[in-house]
Amino acid sequence: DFLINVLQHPMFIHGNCDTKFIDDHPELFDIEEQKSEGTNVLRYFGNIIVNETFGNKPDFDEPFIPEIPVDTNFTGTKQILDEQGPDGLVKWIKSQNKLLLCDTTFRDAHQSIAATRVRSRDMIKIARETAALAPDLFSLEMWGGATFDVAYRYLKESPWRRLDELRKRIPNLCFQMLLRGANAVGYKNYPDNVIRAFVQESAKNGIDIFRIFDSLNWMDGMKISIEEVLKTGKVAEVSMCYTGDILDESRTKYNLDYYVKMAHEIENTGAHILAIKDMSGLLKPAAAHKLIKTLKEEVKMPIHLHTHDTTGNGVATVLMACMAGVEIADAAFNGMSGLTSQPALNSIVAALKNTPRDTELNEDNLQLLSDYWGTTRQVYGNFESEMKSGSTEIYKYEIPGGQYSNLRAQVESFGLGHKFKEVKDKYKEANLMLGDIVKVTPSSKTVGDLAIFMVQNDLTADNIKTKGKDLSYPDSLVDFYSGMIGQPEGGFDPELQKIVLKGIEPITVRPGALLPDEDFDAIRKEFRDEYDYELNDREVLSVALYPKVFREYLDFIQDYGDFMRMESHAFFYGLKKGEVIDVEISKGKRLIIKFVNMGAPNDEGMCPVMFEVDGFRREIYIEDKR
Ligand code: 3PY
Ligand code: ZN
Repeated sequence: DFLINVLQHPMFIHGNCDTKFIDDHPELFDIEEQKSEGTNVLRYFGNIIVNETFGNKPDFDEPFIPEIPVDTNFTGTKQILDEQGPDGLVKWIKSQNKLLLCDTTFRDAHQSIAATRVRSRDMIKIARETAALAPDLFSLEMWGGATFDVAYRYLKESPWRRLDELRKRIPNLCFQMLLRGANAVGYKNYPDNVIRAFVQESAKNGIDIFRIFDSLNWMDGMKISIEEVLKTGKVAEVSMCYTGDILDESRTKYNLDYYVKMAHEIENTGAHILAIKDMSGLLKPAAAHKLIKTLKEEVKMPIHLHTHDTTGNGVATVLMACMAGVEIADAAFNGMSGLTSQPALNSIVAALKNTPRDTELNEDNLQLLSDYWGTTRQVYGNFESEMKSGSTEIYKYEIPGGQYSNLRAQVESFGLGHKFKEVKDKYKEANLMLGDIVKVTPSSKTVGDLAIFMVQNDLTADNIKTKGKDLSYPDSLVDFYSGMIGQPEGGFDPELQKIVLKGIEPITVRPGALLPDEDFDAIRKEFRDEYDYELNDREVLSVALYPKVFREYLDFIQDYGDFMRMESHAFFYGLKKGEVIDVEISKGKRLIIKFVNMGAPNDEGMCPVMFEVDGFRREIYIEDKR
């Protein structure tokens, strides 16, 4: 290390030093900091090698990043919104014949197909290229939903910085986020001041379109978010979540009238766009046609359709919606589409070529973007579910795409992997017991938790009121029955409510109206005292939303460093024996790291792991936790 310090010194490089050079420059011996930074990365890799991979690592292909012309003109819907405001954008949408597309690759596609694990690094690499090669997209859904907490929790990166980095590189396309109404990007209701500040901060940092929903389709649950988005001058895209089957006349709860009524309620809030949020892919092609045709006669707002391809019918649903006049549809670049993800964007574009609703997107360019994602996806293979083809059983179970890709892991964590089919059957039964509710985060968690609980405790709809009387129920059930995630259509079953609540008094108003405001100054002070760390405005909100997750993230960063720039194969798999990688540990600061070998654990259970860092041999000891 010392030698490197000397060789890199500008005086040494320019040759104007004499023999007193080393005596005159004691700072050259300040090698501790440099060394310890390197050590943290080695500890990170060492831990993966000793406890997870043992130095084995699959080979991944390097994705091809297309060249973009230097004179690319970056203009698109973002400029329309910035110059003409939301009403101008709405006017523009209505004047288009083409089907407008929102690409969800950066958010829902990977949330639904790869447990939300796609790292900012892989998005940033293709961000400018996306802006240049697909300038005719309507928008990118790239933030919100589960990506916020997963970024901190598992990827150890800041979701806010993802937003910054993408915004810098994509100046021309509107950015969309998914906002869970009073649950923001979390799983429970937050105080109103948190929701308002979160909306403001998201708008300030680059979100243009807020897709707002409530997990029970309860208008009150979206009230504060809608109000606040309207104040920002950005676009309020308000959703009705689709459940049931409007084609099945025996199901009367969520019929066409239900959706028409809700669309009017949404229009009355001043929303700019109406979203149909088909989170489970239940909207059959013919139902999409019927629903959209009817809604277009009923409301003036442009309609944006969101669906999933879980059943294999996703593209058909989008095309039928298109024929019925839907203005905007969600899809994902083919490389990240299908199954629990969105329908295939490239395929939709190709299908509509030379038709009145031709999207005007360039198929060759889209292919390059799809290829990038197809290759990048390899590194996330471990996070994908075992689903290999579309499955129409989802029409029966009504499990949302994002939940489906996580449910098996959740079931396995309870040691019930062999009973997955039973859990899915119970999911259906649990839904009916809860009153046939809308199932989307967080109400879908209530149903999923109840399904698992029923399998664990041999409960059925028939015996729960006897056998289940004295059991204590999962928190999500208690939250649901106490009204803390909102009021479901048709109300609660009073008998079950009593069994679950065991004396807790349920509420019937907005939880936010009862929750005390969050004290942001107190949060700042806590972090000053605890971490000697000054939170910025965005981080204060992260703490308000996820106090424990944010602390663990900060602990990780302080312990190991910030790995946002690290390649994903290294982040997830470390190094394989003999592999040499170049790691950028902070801006402009790189280390060349080679994994040489690992030895057997010593008497204290510590494994020696040998690396070379910038050509120098380093050995560290890692606890063998296996
Ligand atoms: C989310 O809330 O994250 C969803 O994607 C719901 O569909
Ligand atoms: Zn979705």
